[in-house]
Amino acid sequence: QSGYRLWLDFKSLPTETADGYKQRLTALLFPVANQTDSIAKQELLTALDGLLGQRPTSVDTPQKTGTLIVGTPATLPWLAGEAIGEHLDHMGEEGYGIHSTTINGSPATVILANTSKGVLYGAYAFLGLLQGGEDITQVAITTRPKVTLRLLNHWDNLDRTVERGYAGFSLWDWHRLPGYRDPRYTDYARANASIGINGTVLNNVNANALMLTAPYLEKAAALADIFRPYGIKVYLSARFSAPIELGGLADADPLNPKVQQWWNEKVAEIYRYIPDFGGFLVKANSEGQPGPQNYGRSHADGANMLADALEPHNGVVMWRAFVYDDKEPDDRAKQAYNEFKPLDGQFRGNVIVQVKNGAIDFQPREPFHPLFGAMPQTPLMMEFQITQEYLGFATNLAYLGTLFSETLQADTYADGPQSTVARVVDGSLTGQSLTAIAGVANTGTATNWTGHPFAQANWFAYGQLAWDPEADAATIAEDWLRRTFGNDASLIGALLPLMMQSREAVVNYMTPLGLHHLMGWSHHYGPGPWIKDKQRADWTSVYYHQADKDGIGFDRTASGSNALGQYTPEVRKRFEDPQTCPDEYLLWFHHLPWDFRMKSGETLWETLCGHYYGGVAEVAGMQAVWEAQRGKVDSTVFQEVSDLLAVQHEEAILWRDACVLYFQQFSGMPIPEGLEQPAHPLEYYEHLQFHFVPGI
Ligand code: BDP
Repeated sequence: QSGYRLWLDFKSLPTETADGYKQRLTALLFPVANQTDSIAKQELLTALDGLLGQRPTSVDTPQKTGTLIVGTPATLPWLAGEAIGEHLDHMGEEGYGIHSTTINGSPATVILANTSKGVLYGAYAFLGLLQGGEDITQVAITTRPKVTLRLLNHWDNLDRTVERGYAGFSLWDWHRLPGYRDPRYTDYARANASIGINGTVLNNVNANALMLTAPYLEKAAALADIFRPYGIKVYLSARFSAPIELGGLADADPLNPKVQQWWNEKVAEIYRYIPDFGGFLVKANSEGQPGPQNYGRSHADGANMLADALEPHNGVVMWRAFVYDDKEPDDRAKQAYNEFKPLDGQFRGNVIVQVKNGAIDFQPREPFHPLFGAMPQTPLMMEFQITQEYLGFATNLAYLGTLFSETLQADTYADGPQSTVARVVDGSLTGQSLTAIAGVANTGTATNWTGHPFAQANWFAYGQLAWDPEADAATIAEDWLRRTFGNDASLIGALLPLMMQSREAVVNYMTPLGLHHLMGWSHHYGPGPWIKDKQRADWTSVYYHQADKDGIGFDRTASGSNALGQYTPEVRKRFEDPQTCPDEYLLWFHHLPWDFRMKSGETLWETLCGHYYGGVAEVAGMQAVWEAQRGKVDSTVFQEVSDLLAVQHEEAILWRDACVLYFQQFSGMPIPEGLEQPAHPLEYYEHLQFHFVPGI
């Protein structure tokens, strides 16, 4: 009941629902060929027992009563010959089909895939249908993932702290690995497999070279062994200067043959430990990390050197485009594009450039990154942040399916209309076959894995959107609710809108109207619009909001930094005129006077206040909705969410009051009538101290 079982808590369904299913699921025909099959079979048996209170009998041939038939053309050759086998052509290596049919005149439900991995995915999906109370007499699902590599990125350090982690410590107990294999590793793999995730980067992008030493490779190999039958590959973040730190070389210049040789040998060594190792993730020349530019080489030189080492083993390099330099006077939002766009076409075939969803840094709302659509000759992968670094950590309920899908649905117009970011990521826009997506994990040692019970939904939603970037955020939220809380219609009817509105509430009380990066210094907890005079201008809030007596916002049009010039003309047109720019992005692209007239007729100042106050009211609304669910969800989870919503409400008030008072010094305008005045003067908020903030 602690939430440990995530969306895989197959507790008993209401009798009427279960009775309907029982008839169709009396027998299980599932020939097992390998460990993955046996996992899938065990999952089905245990879950059906839990859901229906009935374990199907294992059989060798379809029965007169309802049989659940599960397998691949290898394990069920006769089935591939039936009409249902036609669907196999559309499933690829990882897809599956779930179909209700009749075999020899008897009702059957068939989970069919080309591989055991597909079978495992199909088994979990089938159980999800049952959890959702779906009619299984008419199922006809054929699906395959649109993105090939679907990864979690763990920002986990070797000392078990997690950078920007709010759910306890790292799941990887490095000290006791490889000797002790915590059963939780299996549960982790299982959770990921159930949502189609097929890769995991174990260590922080701010990488420690030790990760590449033999003792740690042995530990990583133990994890890889546990994850393998669940279809999950292990990847590692590589520290670019490792040849110096580990190899004793004088430099890490990618064109130095000795450096190349060192990597070739290191990679060969890794594959001896982990024969199906996925490859490297690299953060280079970013926020102080070493990289090829230390030697006057380009990102392509660096990435290609590692790609050459990995290529003989079929490994990939995920090279991050999250780069910016404070020596560079240009708008930080422009720097990744400036550096990477000219390198289009220069990367090896096994390099993927990993681009954050927006050009700054995982803000509550950002326009899509201008690199999407701008590098047609290079596979680009999406990096989302599942952990809520900038969205209230693990105290705030913010369903991120909406954030992810807002970016994925954004139209780049790179090849005319409908050139969505999703189509860049799934490769269909540019014809890339190497496709990938990453989510910075929100998991940790917290009993419920993610800290906030609703943060589980963000892990879940990420997996679903990685499988199908076109999937609908509301459908996913509803699916998660049903699998987590059951099928009570009034509960779903109340909680679905709550989830769908939750991220917008955070935007409203933190950074409305396109504001960004106003969070507390370094830890990013709580409001900090006053942050200035730090070692880097682009780490301060004043750099981003530019508030002064004349107005507020970052002018990114041609009269300002012209970051807008990095987008296609259609996108530019949408944003360049403040009169027509959507309110959501107004102050991202424009610096406007406080009395600017909004489309609503209000002044900018009034609207800004309206968002801050509205955000707090939305949280109060969420509290009321949740309170009405008392008795309908497990009491421990109910209380936890209830308490956390109360904390969120206090935090939202803090954000509102701090920001409104701070900006008021410049606007010189009153807080609109009827709105409650902040409880304290601005100095009070400016001097609040938050000690021991997690995740730094
Ligand atoms: C920022 C985080 C920082 C990460 C960095 C990155 O504040 O901790 O190291 O991104 O993605 O969001 O490399």
